[in-house]
Amino acid sequence: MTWTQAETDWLLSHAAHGLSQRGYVEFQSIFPANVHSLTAWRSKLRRVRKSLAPVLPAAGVSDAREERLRWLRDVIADGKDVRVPRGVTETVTTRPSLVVLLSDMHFGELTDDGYCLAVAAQRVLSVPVMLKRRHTEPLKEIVIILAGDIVDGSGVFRSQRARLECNALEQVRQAMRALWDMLGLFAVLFPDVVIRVATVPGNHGRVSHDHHEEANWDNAVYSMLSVANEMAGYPYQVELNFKKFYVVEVNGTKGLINHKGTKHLGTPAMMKRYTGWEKRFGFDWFVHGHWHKFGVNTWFNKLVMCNGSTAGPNELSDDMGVLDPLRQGWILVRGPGLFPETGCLEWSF
Ligand SMILES: [Mn+2]
Repeated sequence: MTWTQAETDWLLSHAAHGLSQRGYVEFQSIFPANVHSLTAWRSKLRRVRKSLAPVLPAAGVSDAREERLRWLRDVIADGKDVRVPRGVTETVTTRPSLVVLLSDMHFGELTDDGYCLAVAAQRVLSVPVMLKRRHTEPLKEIVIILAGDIVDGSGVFRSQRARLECNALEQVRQAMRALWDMLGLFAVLFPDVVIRVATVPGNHGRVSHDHHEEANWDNAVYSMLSVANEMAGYPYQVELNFKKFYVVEVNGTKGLINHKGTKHLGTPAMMKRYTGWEKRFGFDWFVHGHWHKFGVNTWFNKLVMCNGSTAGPNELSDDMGVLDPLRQGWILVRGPGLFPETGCLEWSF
């Protein structure tokens, strides 16, 4: 039986993980059309490993997770860290909390620039690696904010089906796996740092306008993460939230999370909405996604961060004539009254 490119790619991307018989079962479930015997599969895997030898870590590393991490460092070559000038410089002695804003990954979306599930997962996995390069100071905790549109969903717009790699349930499965692996990498790279997760759903996950608003595929991803976390004995602190707004407490400050936010404060209507949220939630900083355009602003002297996307240009952005870099934001929260330091991770198209 010959091996397809997709099968070989799958083996390449999993070869450093230490694949077992379970891997074989999973492989066959993903590629049911070609039946390979376990022996043939193992020998193919050996060949693939051999071809990866130059980028796999040198001998002497015993920890399999560490090996995988080193391999990722080499594989993930396109990522870079971009620093956004901070507003105020403060000298502090307490450890800062690192907030990581993840949203608009659109698992399942296919674009002309090659965005697909495999690329989506790779970008998710590169997040902790890139942050580790950037943040060498001791951290109090890492707060990973999942701010919606993790999956692309289905039926969001009429021609979406032509631009989807798989159905929404499969998107959920793939996103969950990538995020769970990402959490594992965070744990390896930042030992002794508390890792928290806080969630809000996006508009793409909405099942339909007739269903309950919280029936949202993003919420399905978050539910699975929460269950996996329980079953693993609570290695992370997951703050499972299905509603559109959530206030997360970080280092003595309150951060408001919402998927859509507001694009800018240039109109009285937008200003009214923002001040309404401020009054209702009493936040110190505000993060949102949705617009696929990374930006940091201060509104009434409060930090507002709009996240970018990891998916890149598509028909809609081409129609609108916008081309924004693929970015995801981070914030260092040093404590109450201290303006946070911000920046973003960036990928090439
Ligand atoms: Mn959105």
